[in-house]
Amino acid sequence: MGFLENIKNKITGKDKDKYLSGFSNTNKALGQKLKVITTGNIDPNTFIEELMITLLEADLGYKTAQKIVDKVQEEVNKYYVLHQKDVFNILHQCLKEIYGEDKKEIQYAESGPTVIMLVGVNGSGKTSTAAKLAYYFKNMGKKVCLVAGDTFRAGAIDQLDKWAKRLDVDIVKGVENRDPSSVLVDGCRYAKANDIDILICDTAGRLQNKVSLMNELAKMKKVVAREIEGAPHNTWLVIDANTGQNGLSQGLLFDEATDLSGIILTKMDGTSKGGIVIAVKDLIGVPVFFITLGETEEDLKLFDLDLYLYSIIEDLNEDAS
Ligand SMILES: Nc1nc2c(ncn2[C@@H]2O[C@H](COP(=O)(O)OP(=O)(O)O)[C@@H](O)[C@H]2O)c(=O)[nH]1
Ligand SMILES: [Mg+2]
Repeated sequence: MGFLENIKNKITGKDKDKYLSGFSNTNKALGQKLKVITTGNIDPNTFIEELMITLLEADLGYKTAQKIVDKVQEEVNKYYVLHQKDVFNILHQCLKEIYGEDKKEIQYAESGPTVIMLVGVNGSGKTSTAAKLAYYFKNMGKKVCLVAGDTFRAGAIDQLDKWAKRLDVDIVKGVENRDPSSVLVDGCRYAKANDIDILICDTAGRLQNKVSLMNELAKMKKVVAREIEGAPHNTWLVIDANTGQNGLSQGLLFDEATDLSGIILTKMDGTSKGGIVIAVKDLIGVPVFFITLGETEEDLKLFDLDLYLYSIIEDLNEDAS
């Protein structure tokens, strides 16, 4: 069984503990409940019913939950007697199939600065994620610059400025109420003039209606594309995992309004709604690149499907660790 071997190799060190502790509430809502309903003799029909309820409680959403249940049902039918370990294997396989390939390729500019634009509603975690990404890329040896493109919320510029000082990375900021697009233009010009490798643009999370959202995103994209060829090379949607199904509808709206290349799910620590990872990928069709599991710069993790699945359903497979 390749998966377990794979996982055993992956789950060493800090990241394992972080993933496991970060997903402990989702694990309680999903893995541990499934463990209870699959202990002893498993009645396949009851199991399928309980599975649906459990998936909904873990916030996978009706459509995705139904898909998973259909797949699991098909597999369960192949068993004469079903054991807990079989449930682990079946569920792991089905969740993996629904998510699809864990493929996330950051697009880098062939030459000159690579531009990353972060979008999402207010409070989703954009500004702090911009800082965490700055730290991530700086650790890769890249020259990073932040752009304080949220000129609407009082304090947003200051918030990013503090991060830039703390992480010792460059920052381009405008003044409050200035057109965010013009700050992005300044950022692009600064990046070109100063050999910046990665330009991370924070933006405002205004979401009055779809048309204004579309217009604002289109304008920001247009201005950066004019300054730097191919920019923005990456447009990542930041979603607060706690918002569950509501976060999903925001995601669909942003996906319609702009060409998203990836999703970052924040505040995965503490949420029991970690099932949203699967639902987001299934419904929006855009891969999850990163998750954040806390408020420090170290708390941004590259999403890993196997580690994630293991973290949420490990209880069904006692001897996996
Ligand atoms: N616990 C926790 N808090 C987070 C995480 N990411 C962001 N936050 C907090 O969520 C709040 C809103 O984040 P912010 O980056 O300002 O959101 P923005 O409005 O989208 O820019 C801040 O207090 C952050 O510290 C996370 O992964 N875990
Ligand atoms: Mg912000």
